[in-house]
Amino acid sequence: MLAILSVLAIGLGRTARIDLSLAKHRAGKLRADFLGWASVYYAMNQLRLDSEDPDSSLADTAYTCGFALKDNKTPEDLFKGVTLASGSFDIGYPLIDNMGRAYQCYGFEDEDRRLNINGIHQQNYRILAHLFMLLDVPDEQADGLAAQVVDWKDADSNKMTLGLGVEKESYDIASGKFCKDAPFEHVQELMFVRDMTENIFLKIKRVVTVFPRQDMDLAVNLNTAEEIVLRAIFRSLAEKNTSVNISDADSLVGKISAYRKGEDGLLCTADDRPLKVATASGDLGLNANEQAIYLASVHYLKETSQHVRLYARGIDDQFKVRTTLDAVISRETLSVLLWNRK
Ligand SMILES: [Ca+2]
Ligand SMILES: [Ca+2]
Repeated sequence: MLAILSVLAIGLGRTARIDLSLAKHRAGKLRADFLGWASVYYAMNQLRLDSEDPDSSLADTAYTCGFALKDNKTPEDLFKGVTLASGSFDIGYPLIDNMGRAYQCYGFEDEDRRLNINGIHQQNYRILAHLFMLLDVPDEQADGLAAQVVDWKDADSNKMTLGLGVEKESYDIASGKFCKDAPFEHVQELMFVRDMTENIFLKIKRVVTVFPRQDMDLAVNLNTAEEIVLRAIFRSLAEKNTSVNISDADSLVGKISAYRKGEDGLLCTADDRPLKVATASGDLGLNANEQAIYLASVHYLKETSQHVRLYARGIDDQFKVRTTLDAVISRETLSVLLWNRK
């Protein structure tokens, strides 16, 4: 009897220990979640301070995007291990160097470094076609797909000219695809475009955005734009100008990229250099062909970012539980437009 009771007691003790550790994990998870949320409010405050700062609000670079650096502080000082109650949070994202190695960038990743598909229209749809081609989509398929994206979100029911594009009547509802005739609100909606494949979507989703979620003119941040996005814009303009070549578009991207990175050849480090759209041509030392392409592109370029994405990690120190979330915040309204918790 004593032996049986001992076995029972050990069993109950083990169950109680498991229950207790589960309860601790739940408490830790809850606290880590709140730390994640605290990071969103912290981020909004940094954005607000930046907008109010007449110096730092003039340009957003990869190094200081959406926040102001004061008193010799670094982004790491502002966004790494921010302590609150019995935990902390980090805000940052990884970048890849020229050798393919990942390094950490602290602060926000702007959406304005990507191509806004709501800013693609009939007159500039070749930018998106070039972006598809740069992602290894064959030329003809890329052209048709870019036109389909335009027809999918434009309000009218007129197919794009040149026999490209498809409107409502060409969609088969049973296929799970449909034509919205309204702006993209989520990147995932690209999968509803008739000839979009999962393979192409997985490649394009990293370099496009839907913010702002309205019909608008295209505007990417010259200081943060992904190289592939700049390449697509410049190549689409080079093909309209018979006196320049695609190689001029590519060398222009090379000069912008090298200038922004500064001496160390890395983005998101203290020596990063901001460019002004109006004066970049001189700062970059462009030749005549590069300059012709650049000047044709300036209405697609800007120097500041309106939407930032934060990747945050909340850490509960007591129970060693972590949570991660990402959110898109509007600088203008300081509101959260999208968030995911993992
Ligand atoms: Ca349409
Ligand atoms: Ca640098």
